[in-house]
Amino acid sequence: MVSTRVGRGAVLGAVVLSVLTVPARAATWDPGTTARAASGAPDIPARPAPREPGAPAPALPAPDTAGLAAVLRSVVAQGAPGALARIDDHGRTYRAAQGVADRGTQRALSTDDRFRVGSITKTFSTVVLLQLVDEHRLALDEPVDHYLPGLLPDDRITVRHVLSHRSGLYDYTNDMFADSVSGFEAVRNKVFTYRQLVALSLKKPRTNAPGAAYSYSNTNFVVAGLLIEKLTGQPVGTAYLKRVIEPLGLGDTFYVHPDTAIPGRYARGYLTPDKAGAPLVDATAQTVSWAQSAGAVISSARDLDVFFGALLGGRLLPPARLAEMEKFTKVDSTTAYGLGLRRRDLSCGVSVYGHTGAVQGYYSYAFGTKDGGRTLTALANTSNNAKVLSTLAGTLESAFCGAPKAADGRR
Ligand code: HEL
Repeated sequence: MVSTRVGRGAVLGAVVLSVLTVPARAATWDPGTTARAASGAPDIPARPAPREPGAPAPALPAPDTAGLAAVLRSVVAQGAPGALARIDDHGRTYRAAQGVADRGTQRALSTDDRFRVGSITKTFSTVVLLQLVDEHRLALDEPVDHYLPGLLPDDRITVRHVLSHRSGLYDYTNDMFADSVSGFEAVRNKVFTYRQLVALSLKKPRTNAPGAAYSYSNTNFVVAGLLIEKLTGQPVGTAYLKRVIEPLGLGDTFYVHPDTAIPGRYARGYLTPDKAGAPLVDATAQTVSWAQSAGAVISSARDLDVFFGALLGGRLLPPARLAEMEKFTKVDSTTAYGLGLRRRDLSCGVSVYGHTGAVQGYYSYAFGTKDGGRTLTALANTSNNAKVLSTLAGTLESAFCGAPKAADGRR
């Protein structure tokens, strides 16, 4: 796979911030054509359909590049070896990186580095399933039991319940990673079948009746992987490749399970142990078999920005299918979950749509505006560090709310 890159080169120990005022790359998606994948995947609409005809897109303030750089410095001060952010805004690109990609060699983190995206994978899985809905091969309100007889103990659990985390299926990773380092080391090189992961979940009672409550669970997206494989007759990696990666030209995006290596140039990931002061654990090499279709995709900031720009801009799914993804259940005062898609309501009143990821060694955020015209991806190459996770969320404020107007930092 080939990707076009510009303006590489972060300098160790300093924030590197570049603003490209020309389109940042050769177009990898040609809006004048439709893409039909070799697998028989659907035609993808050539142009984004207007979401609300006649409604002007709300004007966004310019990204706060100084604020973005400050957030990344704080993330590193709080224990991440490195942090990066990339904003793609209607052909303009803003990039910033701080710290190192590799603690051994001290190589500076670059905004071109690949990384593990964790649960951002859930959005890839959902796109594939909604394309299958569009092909009339899957119905969201049909019980999972219809497609995978006997897999789940309750035939009231529908595909929609699974994709919106309302199935009640217990999250087996709660037990797997009760102790972060020993839990991780126990599965680092393991290869699970999807059915083994579902069986781990079913050892525990369901958290709620089907549809009754939101309860985030990786088990749901393991079921999603089984559905993809059953309906397409292909491994999930092939479905991602033929339906998303190739049509969008995502040259940095891979699904290599059960291989343990990240192809090409990448940021190493460092797991923060539960014991305060214990040294970071290099978690880069792992099968991610405990997650698979719930969290094993590898990508880059550029590719995630393209992916969410295309999804939100209507170039991966027809409007009616995207609208299904955007039917949100409230999670808390500032977040909501649709189908494989999060919404975050920012302090300035702007809502952004995307997903977050937490996999050993990597925290990531990838979000875009409603129309996909501006997208942000941010990464810290550590995990299990709550301060880093919440500070990194500040990149969303800088990217979409602009510089604070008030002296007290309010926007
Ligand atoms: S958790 C989340 C995030 N999601 C979920 C999924 C993902 N990641 C996981 O389930 C990994 C859990 C273990 C991660 C590990 C660490 O921080 O490296 N933590 C521990 O071992 C804690 N004992 C909901 C945060 C999401 O944002 O969707 O990704």
